[in-house]
Amino acid sequence: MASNKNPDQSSRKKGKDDSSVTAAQGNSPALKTNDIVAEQAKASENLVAAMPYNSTKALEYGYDNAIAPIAGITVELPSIALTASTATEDTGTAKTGSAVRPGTNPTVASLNRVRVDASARPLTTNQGVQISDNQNSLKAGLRGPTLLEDFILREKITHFDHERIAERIVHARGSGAHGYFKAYDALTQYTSAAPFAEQSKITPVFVRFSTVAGERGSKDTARDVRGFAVKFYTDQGNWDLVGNNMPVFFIQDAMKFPDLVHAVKPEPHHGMPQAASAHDTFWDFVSLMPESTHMLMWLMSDRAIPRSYRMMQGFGVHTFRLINEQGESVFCKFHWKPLQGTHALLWDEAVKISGADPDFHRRDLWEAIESGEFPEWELGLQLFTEQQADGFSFDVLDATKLIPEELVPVLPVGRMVLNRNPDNFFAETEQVAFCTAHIIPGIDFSNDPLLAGRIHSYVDTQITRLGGANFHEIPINSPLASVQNNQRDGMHRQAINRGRVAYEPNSLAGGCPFQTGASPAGFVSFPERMTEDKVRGKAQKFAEHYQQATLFLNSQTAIEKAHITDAFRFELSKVAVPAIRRRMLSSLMNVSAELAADVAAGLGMAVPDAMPKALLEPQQPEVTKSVALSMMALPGECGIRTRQIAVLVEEGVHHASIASLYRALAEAGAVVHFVGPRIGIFTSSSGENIEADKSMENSPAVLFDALVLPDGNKAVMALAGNAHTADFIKNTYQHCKTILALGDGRELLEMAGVGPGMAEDQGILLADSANTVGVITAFIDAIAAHRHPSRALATQ
Ligand code: HDE
Repeated sequence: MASNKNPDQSSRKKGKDDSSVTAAQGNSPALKTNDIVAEQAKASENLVAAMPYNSTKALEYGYDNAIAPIAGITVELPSIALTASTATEDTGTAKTGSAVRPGTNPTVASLNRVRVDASARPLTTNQGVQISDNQNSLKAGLRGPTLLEDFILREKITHFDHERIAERIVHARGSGAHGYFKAYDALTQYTSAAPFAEQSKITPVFVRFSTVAGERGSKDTARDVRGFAVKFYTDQGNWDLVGNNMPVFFIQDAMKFPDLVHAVKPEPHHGMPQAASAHDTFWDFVSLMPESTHMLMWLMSDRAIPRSYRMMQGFGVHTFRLINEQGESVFCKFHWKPLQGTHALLWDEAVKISGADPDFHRRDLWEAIESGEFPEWELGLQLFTEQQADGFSFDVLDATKLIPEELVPVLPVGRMVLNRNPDNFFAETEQVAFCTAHIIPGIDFSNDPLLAGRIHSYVDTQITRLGGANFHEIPINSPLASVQNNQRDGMHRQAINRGRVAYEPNSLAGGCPFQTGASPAGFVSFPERMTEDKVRGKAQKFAEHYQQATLFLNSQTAIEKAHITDAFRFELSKVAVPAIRRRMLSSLMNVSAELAADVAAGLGMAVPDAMPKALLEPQQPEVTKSVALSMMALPGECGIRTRQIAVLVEEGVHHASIASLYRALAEAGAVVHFVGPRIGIFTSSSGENIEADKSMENSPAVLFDALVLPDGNKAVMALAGNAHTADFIKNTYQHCKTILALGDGRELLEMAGVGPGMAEDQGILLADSANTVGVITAFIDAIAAHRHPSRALATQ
């Protein structure tokens, strides 16, 4: 009799004892091609006979099965050859390979399978024909017409014509990297999810960071939310945690997402502005959507212009569920904290970098990983029960709200390290398909109505973007867990499914692939009880729109608040219709009258009355200030590692002090660049060659974290005579970065007008030489502080 026991129990595969199939297991040569047809027929008869009827049919109904489905019925096959499509399956060639080992996914194994290496190999067509001439098309005579029969030319041009795929409708601009996640401890108390199954368990990941609004070729440093999407290749299948660098979102219901995106994208009549929210349609929309206000505070903060993808937090945003093996569930919010700290650019810097290096973040991530400086994040969980959630002043299903860490602390559970750049941008970073629907046993959704729309959207969008329903077979998307089901065919199918059975229930394939039942690894949705009416609507707590916007503002330091005010001024000053600006100001009045007044002053407008609120008597918020919401709360643990330092050089520069400085900075992990009026060799005052790898023209000051003005009279005179030098120094100073002036180099500061207030400024260091005791240490400490914002406040 067939069995339907749990697959983990040894009795699961109980073949018929009287099976007349006697062949050995596996692909044994004992089963010869000439008798396999007869054996297959006999085996089919036995398999079918073993399942005289669908004995689990009756169990498909009712509540008990819904929460604990049982395993499917299977019959053990004496040989996998008996379900083969062909009798010659074992006849392997380089093209066909051999039969698939049961339970493996032949489309992945490792990405090595699909990695192409051309070293020392000839150029070929896509059919593997070697190409003798890649310079000329085939012509009727040297000066004659090109011939239609030139299949090499036509194949090359045809492929080229189709090299682009549709870019992502949002998050089109991004950069990715491979790495791994390592759990600190087993979290089985809360979840059966594979990455948390054991202490120190390692799960491979692929991560893609992105901006949201800009097109694929747009600048990296736009003021925007950043995507932070992680694909975990777990042994229970792929889990995608598709988050952002801000813990809340603009809207509460997926129904509004196309409206939001249409509002922020370039305006449809003239296609402007690119990668920017500073225009009428965006502010028209958000000022009519007061629930966006909290997210606007984040968007106007320095979080929206990160210094590096490596230096930003990530958040799952929605409330999710964790479920343990006993079926118990807790709510969960996901947090990524960067070891490198949270750091930002200044707005003026971001604008200038977009001209100097539009690939600023892509380059930064690439170079850090190439140089072995692997970025790291700690994963933390906020865990809370349904009862706790019911008591909060806000609704945990509302994605415009966060849970202050003071209310629910963040439990650190593991670390993620990115340690390998992709081999091919298109094959990996462009084709990677993150989908919020990709969850694994132990993790489940909450009823957040924004999340619900996402569960649909991501799979759907890949079908257009990646050309069909088989996008999961693209190597970067294929799970490492084996895949077997009855889905078949479709555009670009890679898997070659064996056999004639593509349906379930079946008996011809012995019931396989069979449903696993609830345990140990089958996915079972959390049986949340639903008792309410089917309605279009939102819960009452969703109507409170301002308390957490105020919480965020009140949790910022003075300089962060000043930047938020500046950003609102800038963005609204780009809005052409005054009534939109006025409406936004009236909304800001509900966040902070001071903020509204400061922004209004910058726009030359009167402060309007506060916008009427949707909820007049909200519950009192539990927390009114949360230190964790300031970027200053996460300075990082990496000192000056990967920081870019510019050392200006010219003919006659003093060599000894630069050399010792170079050694000390490199030892501390910084990246030192010699920047000249041009690139190439310069001769020091003592005759050594110093090679400038950057010029002030091709790499302006905004691309560096700190500046060294060198000693050497002749060099200083030459630098003083170059118009770029003053700009370089002024920009470094205005952007509150560290400057070290050595010996005669001090004169350059004065020349650039960087004098007043210098004595109190911790970020300006003057010394006779780099060898003066304590200078290098003081310089390193000053760079590690990232910036010296008191300078900006003093000059405001
Ligand atoms: Fe997305 N989002 N989104 N989003 N999103 C996409 O999927 C969507 C939302 C996020 O690096 C698209 O593959 C809807 C929140 C990231 O490839 C698309 C809604 C958060 C990425 C889509 C949201 C995100 C996307 C476009 C509201 C943070 C880039 C291309 C219901 C938690 C992933 C694609 C990558 C990409 C839909 C809201 C994050 C169209 C319908 C909230 C990081 O499916």
